[in-house]
This record gives sequence, C-alpha cells and structure tokens, in this order.
Amino acid sequence: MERTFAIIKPDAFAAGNAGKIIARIYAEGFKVVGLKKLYLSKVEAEGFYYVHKERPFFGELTEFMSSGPCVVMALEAEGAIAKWRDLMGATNPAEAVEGTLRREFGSNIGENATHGSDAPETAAFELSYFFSGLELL
Ligand code: FUP
Repeated sequence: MERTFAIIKPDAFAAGNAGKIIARIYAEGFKVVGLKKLYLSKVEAEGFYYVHKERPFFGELTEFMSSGPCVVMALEAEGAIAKWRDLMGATNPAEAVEGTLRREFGSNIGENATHGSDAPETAAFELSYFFSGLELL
C-alpha cells in the first residue's frame, strides 16, 4: 500500500464541489487516512510550494492557494501516487481527459481544483507538512 497527499483547492471548495470529489475518491477505491479543512496563510502556501519558488507563476499560485479554505487529505491505495494523478488529470483542465477531476471541476491551469504529489519523495514531504503521525492512525 502506498500513501499520497491530495488537496481540494480553494476554487473547488468554494464552488461546493468537495463532497463530490470525496465521493469519487471513495468510489475509485482509495482509503482516506487523513482529512482536514484548512485556510492556508500566504507563508504556509509558499512553504508548501517552495520547489516552485523560482517559477513565474509562484506569486499567483500561492495567492490562490491562500485565497480561501481547502481540504487536505492523505490517501492510501495500491500505487496511490499514480492512481490519484490519473484521477486528477492534466494540470491544465482544458487538456485533461474527460472524466478526470480537473476536467470536471477545474477552471484553468491555475485554478485546477485538486493537487496531488508527483513522486514518493514529494508525497513524504507533503504528508508531513500537513499531518502528524498521530493524525494518520
Ligand atoms: P501538477 O503537478 O499537475 O499540480 O503541476 P505542477 O507541479 O507543474 O504545478 C503546480 C501548480 O502550479 C499547478 F497545479 C497550478 C500551478 N501552475 C500555474 O499556475 N501555471 C503553470 O503554468 C503551471 C502550474
């Protein structure tokens, strides 16, 4: 079993789509090991996305991620990292395959409804950024 880290981003939460996304997560066979609603500060969003700090969209991205509440989750499944990224679809909702979460709930490349770790190392960092071991029992 593998664990990955997921976010229902502020756009999807504000639009009332958190419940539908969580229902899809269960329907696809993930176990939800951790789940909480947070309202990130700009500094907290910058810490989470520090790998992107030199990218031109860093300011916009961290503004958006701190613009409203989101839901952070620890998801468990066989091959959870790739499985969750497949369910999310491409970063740009316009390029995401029909039936994926970003296609259904995303608006544009920035406001794209969900986040998912892209590798075991990033999953470990991202899970520990938001969850203590005790919260994932
Ligand atoms: P992903 O792993 O699919 O979330 O995509 P990236 O790690 O490349 O980007 C992280 C986030 O930065 C995306 F979810 C949205 C934002 N982003 C932009 O706003 N503009 C871009 O051109 C690329 C990414």
